[in-house]
Amino acid sequence: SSPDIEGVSPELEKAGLLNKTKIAEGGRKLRKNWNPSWVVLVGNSLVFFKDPKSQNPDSWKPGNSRPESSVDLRGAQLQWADDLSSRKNVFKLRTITGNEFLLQSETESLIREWYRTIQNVIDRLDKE
Ligand code: I3S
Repeated sequence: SSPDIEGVSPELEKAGLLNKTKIAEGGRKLRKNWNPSWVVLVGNSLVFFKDPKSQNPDSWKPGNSRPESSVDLRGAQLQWADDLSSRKNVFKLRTITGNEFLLQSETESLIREWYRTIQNVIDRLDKE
């Protein structure tokens, strides 16, 4: 299971290694390309790093290492998406701008924890 990094920063909620593929950009379908990604949930954003050197809780800090991409969770939607992949433990994240990602882990407890934590952030932003 991922280390408990709560307390490192008031904004840093979670970080860990997941498999990721983008499947749509602005509503346009993309060809899948699964890759391991270091995923950091900080503030209202989910930030993706591909550099293995980024795999530590300081990685999100400005200037430490460059993210591959970043997703604004405001207005985003989550759903389990085992129908969209032959992989197990897959969920889809859709941003308000129509970008879609699949996130996956071999470890069911770990992916459930990510789903729950991201959904909590989305719900919090919905209430603002
Ligand atoms: O949903 P798809 O199109 O069956 O996804 C598979 C393909 O993208 C495949 O690559 P090709 O574009 O070369 O066919 C990927 O290698 C697979 O990983 C994709 O399926 P999974 O079930 O792994 O999401």
